[in-house]
Amino acid sequence: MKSLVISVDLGNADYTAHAEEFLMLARGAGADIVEVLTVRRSRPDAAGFIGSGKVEEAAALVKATGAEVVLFDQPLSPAQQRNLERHFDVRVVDRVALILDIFALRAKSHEGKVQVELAQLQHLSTRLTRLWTHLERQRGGIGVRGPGESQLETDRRLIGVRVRALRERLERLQRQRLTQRRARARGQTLSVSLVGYTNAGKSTLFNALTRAGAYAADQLFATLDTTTRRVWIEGAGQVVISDTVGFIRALPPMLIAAFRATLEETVHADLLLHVVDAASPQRDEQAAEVNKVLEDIGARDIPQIRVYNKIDTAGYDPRVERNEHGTIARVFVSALQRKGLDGVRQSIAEFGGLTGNNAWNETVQPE
Ligand SMILES: Nc1nc2c(ncn2[C@@H]2O[C@H](COP(=O)(O)OP(=O)(O)OP(=O)(O)O)[C@@H](O)[C@H]2O)c(=O)[nH]1
Ligand SMILES: [Mg+2]
Repeated sequence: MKSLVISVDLGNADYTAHAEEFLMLARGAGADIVEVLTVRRSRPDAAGFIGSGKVEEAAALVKATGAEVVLFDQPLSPAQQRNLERHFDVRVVDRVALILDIFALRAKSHEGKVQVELAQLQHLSTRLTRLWTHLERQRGGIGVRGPGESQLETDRRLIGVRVRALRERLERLQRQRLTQRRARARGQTLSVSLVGYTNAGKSTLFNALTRAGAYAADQLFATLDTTTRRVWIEGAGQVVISDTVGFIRALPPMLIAAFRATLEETVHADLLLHVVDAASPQRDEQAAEVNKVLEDIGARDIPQIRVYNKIDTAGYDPRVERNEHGTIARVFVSALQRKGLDGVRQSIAEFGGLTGNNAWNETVQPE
């Protein structure tokens, strides 16, 4: 789909990385980017985020390039989005909607699809305009429409009905997960969850550790569903390892809310392996973003071991680093080349040993 990208430079130091990441997201959603308009602003304009001169410029670009959609690299308020759409006469997809769109593309499991649809509907319900006509096509059913209601009100009401149905379905799925987790807890199995920024290499590491076939790919949000495998680790015994959805800066809160069921696995893990792309210049900032999301979902106090992945490109040797208590705090690996995996196993095994005598809470603190 022919897309015009509007990128707003708010003067932050990491603007370039932010802009590049957005282009990756756009391509991930299947956008054919015909032009990128960069706008420098010190702060957002209340009416249209960018000033009226730039709005005119963008509108002219939409015409000239034949763009069918405008992708905006910031979150827009419903009013800002409406204003821009009125000027452009094509749909405007903000950063939040774009991430939701990619999630919709990638969702495979029933649960994943339900979660994404829920988040999408919640995002959409506040910003329905005549350009979002697909809802009209989905509208059906005699008796749903109240007397004198406008089209948009009807759509909003239908969304409310659907949101409630999806929530109920999710609750059922959540109860099933809870039962499974309780069974595992009874078996005293150590549970380890892989967390990290999107594209850090979680699924690749998961596959390397479990010899499973989780989908790993050079795309943002390749994984949406939680996959769990049992492995035997010398010194730790039976361990349950989970691979899950990656995080990104400014992850839309509604998405976190919708994905709470998937993230439950992480919230209840005994140990988190925080996978970092050691080759990324943004790795520290990305790790901080991941910790922010962990905080949001209530998983910030779970013991964490940092796994620096992709050392083959970053130019490090495989090794483990210990903290001042002598506990392994950092492991350097190449999941792709399967180097340093013994360090990961060792860190899990040592943690398992510590858990046995309850000493871990003093010695393994999240960074
Ligand atoms: N060079 C190098 N590339 C790696 C390594 N580990 C993973 N990759 C590549 O990084 C890309 C992302 O890997 P994934 O395992 O899908 O990453 P992920 O963290 O699961 O990503 P999401 O599911 O999107 O959050 C893929 O192209 C992998 O081949 C590594 O150790 N070295
Ligand atoms: Mg993955």
